Amino acid sequence: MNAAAAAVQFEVAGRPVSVRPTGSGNVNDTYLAVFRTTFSQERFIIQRINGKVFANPRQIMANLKVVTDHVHRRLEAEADDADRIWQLPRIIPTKTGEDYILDEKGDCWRAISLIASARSYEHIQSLEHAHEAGYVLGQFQRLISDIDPTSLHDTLEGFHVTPRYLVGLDAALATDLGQELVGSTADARHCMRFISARRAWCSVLEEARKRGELLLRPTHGDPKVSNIMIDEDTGKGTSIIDLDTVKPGLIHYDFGDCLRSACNPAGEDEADLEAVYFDTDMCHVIVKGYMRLASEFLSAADRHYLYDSIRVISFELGLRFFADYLAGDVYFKTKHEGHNLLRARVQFKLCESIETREPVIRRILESCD
Ligand code: GN1
Ligand code: MG
Repeated sequence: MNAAAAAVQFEVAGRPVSVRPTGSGNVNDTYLAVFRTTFSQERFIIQRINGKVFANPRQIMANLKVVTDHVHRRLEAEADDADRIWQLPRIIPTKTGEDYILDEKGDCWRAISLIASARSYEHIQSLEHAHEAGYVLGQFQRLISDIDPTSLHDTLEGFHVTPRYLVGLDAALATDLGQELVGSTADARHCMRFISARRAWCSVLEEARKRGELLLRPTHGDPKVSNIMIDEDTGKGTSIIDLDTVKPGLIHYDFGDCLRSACNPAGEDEADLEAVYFDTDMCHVIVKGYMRLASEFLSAADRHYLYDSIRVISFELGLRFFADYLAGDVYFKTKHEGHNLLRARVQFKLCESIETREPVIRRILESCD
């Protein structure tokens, strides 16, 4: 089934005008559908879920429903006192009342509403944008903080459990392809050395969780800057999208992910590694925006691990890209040969830059407390 054929199966008025690829996702296929009647137009999102990554679409859709219902309820209740209109996508049902369809190949298609008059950016545009990125994440974490984490499925077991990715790396290294790739370039050898030096340290958040210092909570899972929606009329944050990875986890990975994506002005695909660094001015503003809402639900132990979370998540993402490179690019979509290796180098460079700036970042975190 293609996206146009999938689109007409959902409960949307009118006839299709266009169904075109949109977004920059590394995993799912996303399309913007435009439908028109004689007097109105509706634009919405159609997605084919990547079945190799998300093996259980029923659970993903169940999580999405729990979170969107809960947040919509809270937003309605708080609307009169809010400083702006907050939005969150809703599931558009099929014409037969289901949350998704399975096509003849077993692929899962679903439709979700578009966030009105808003857009996201691949890179931070200004300090105001940076503030809004932090504020949106704080708001989302606050809104889902009272969902019982056990009411959410663990849809991606091991997702954001950093040491689990070392197991994946070792499995890739044990294959002929992995061996060939790891020995064949200086970049790959650099990645190996970078990882080896941080193997013992990288379970820092997981160990804190095992000791009971950090608790499992509902998390977004992928709050990178391109998932933060900014209102086109006001320039204010209005929503966070890409809710497939919502599941129980450590909110630290969310905090770290927002910062590692927003404070790297070069982005994830920069070929010139000299251009990759962690911008602490940007970090300061994001943390300020985040703390406006997060300070009410962060414990002292949570605060203690905020610095580590920024360092860990850039390391983790680099490790994931590198392991996928060695496995033959089976997980992330790639645009050219060596794309995953380049992405790994970028994240490791960013991680190094975070390490160099540790005292400054810690001061920022303390001052915004
Ligand atoms: C993937 O598909 P996308 O772009 O929303 C990945 C995230 C990574 C991100 C890096 C399910 O997200 O974990 O941080 O790429 N999502 C999954 O850009 O693995
Ligand atoms: Mg995502």
